[in-house]
Amino acid sequence: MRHGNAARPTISAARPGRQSHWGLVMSPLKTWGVVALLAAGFAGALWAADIPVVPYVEVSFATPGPLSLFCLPDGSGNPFTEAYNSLGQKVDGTLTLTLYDDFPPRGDPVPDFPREDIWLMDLQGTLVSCPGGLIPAANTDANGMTHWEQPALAGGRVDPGSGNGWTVFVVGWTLDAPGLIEFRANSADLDGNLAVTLTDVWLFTQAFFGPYDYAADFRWDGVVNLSDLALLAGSLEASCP
Ligand SMILES: [Ca+2]
Ligand SMILES: [Ca+2]
Repeated sequence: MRHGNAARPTISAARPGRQSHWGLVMSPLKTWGVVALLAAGFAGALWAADIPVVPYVEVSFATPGPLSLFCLPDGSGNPFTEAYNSLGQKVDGTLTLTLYDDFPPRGDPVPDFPREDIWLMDLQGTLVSCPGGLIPAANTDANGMTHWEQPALAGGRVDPGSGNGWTVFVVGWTLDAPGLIEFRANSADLDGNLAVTLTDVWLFTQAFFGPYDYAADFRWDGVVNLSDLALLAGSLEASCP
């Protein structure tokens, strides 16, 4: 065992005197998205605090984007396995993350890493989630892999059209995710207070009769119409579990 025998998997921190490169690569595009450089002194502080440091993750979708995920706070929205493509067709949007303790090929996959220490978040804070609502389904497996397949427990939206996007957090460190750029999400909880109420119905009405708003295009096909209204109607009073 290369990384010690603590009950919780520990990932190697940066060696003193060098920087730790945090990165993320999007498969299948294999686009490098090196994001943050961690100062050696800061890494040392992490090391002293015994906080696992994650140098590298890789993410991929089962189906190439763009994709849209319809979410509800109570988890009754669509699972990642039923994301929408831009034609409003359901496709497998399973998101897979592989965790390495260093850049491949030097790095090794990290098995059994706690799922609650890995989560998704948007850059602008327009997506809100219930506790644990955006973590993967399981700890990383023997190959360092974990998946988002189940529904997110969330309201609000991630709209790339407004410059927003997703990021991956691992043990609280944000790993910018250019590979997630074609992934978006919306919810019948339009105002993002984690409950679908009459306020959301009113907001939907604005989008239904007014200019196009992605936030209300739940079945993502570029039009806010009756199929979106049906998804709203089926989600009234949804709130966090
Ligand atoms: Ca609401
Ligand atoms: Ca629609």
